Amino acid sequence: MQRRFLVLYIVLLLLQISCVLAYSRSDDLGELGAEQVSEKSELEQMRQQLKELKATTSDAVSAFNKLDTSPLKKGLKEFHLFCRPASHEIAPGKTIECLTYNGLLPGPPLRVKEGQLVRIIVHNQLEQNTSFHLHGMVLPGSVDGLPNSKSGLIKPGQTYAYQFVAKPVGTYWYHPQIMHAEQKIKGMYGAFIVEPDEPIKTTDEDIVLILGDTTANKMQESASAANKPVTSTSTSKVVYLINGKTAPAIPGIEVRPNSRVRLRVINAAQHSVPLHITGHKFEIVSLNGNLSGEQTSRDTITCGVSDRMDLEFTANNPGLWSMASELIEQSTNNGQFPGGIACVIRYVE
Ligand SMILES: [Cu+2]
Repeated sequence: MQRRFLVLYIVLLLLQISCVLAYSRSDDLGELGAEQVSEKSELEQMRQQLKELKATTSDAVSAFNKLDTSPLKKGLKEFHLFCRPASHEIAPGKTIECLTYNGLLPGPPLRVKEGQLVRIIVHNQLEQNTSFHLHGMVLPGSVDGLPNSKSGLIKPGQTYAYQFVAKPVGTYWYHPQIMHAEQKIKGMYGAFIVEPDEPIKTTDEDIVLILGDTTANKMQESASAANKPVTSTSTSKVVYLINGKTAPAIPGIEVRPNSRVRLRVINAAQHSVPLHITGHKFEIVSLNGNLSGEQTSRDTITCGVSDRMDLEFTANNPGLWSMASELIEQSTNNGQFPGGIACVIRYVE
C-alpha cells in the first residue's frame, strides 16, 4: 500500500519538476498554455490525495528538497487576460467601440514582485490573430520576441501562456506586438508593474495614470446623457483619455496633506503629452522603468509616445489644483475646458 502511495507521490514530484523546467525551456510555452488548465486541476487532485501521506514518503521529500526550487518559493503569480471587443464609456453617455483585455479600457493593472514567476494567460476571443508584448521588459525571444506560428501567436479561440521571471523593478505596460499594433490603438493596453520584493515604503500613494487617445469616429452620444431618443455619431476626431476616461469624467486625484504621491504615467497615446501640474512640482524618479539620476523638479513634463515616467510630489500645498496637458487640443473639448487629458488634484483628510 505504502509503495503505491510512494509511486503516486513521485509522479507528483516529477510533474512539479517539469513545471520548474518549463520556465527554462521556453519552446514549450505554447503547449503549456493549452494544457495548463487541465494540468492544474490534476495537480490539485493529486495534492488532495497526497495530503495525509507525507509521513510515509520522507525519502521522496528529501530528494525533492535537494532540487533548486528557490524561484518557486516566491510563488507563481498567474493572470488571465481575455481579448475581446467591448463598448466602453469614456464619459457619461459617450461610449466607444474598442478592443480590450477583459472588457476594460485600459486592461487590468498587473502588479508583481521582483523575482516572481509570472504566468500571463492570454485568451483570444477576437476574430483575428493577436499577440502579446511586455513593453520595456527584457525577456527571452521565445516569450516576447516577434510571434510566429510556434511561439507567441494566438489565433482566434486559442489561449497562450507567457511565462517569465519579473525583473527588474519598474513601470512597464502590455499590448499586442507591433504586427498587431492596430489592436493597441483600439484599446488593448494595460500597466505591468514590478514592485520590490521587500517593500520599501517611500510613498503613501501609488497611482497609475495611462494616457490614451482614440479616434472617436464611432463615439456615440447615447440617449441616457442627452435624454434624447436619438443616438448621434460624432465626426472623426481624436479624444484624449486618462485611464480610459476623458475630462471632465476623469476622477480627481485625492491626496492627504503631507503625503508623498507617486504617479506612474504611461503614455499609450499616439501623441506626446506635455503634462503640467499646478501648485506642486514633480520629481522624476524613474524613466522607462529605470531609476532616474535627474533630480531637478519640474512643473511640466513631456511624456513621449510609449514612455513611462514615475513622478513624485509631496502634497504640501492644500487646495484644489489641476493636472492637465498644456496642448489645448489635448485638454479641451472643441476649445472648451476641460476635455481630454485634464483632472483635478484634491486634498482629503
Ligand atoms: Cu509598446
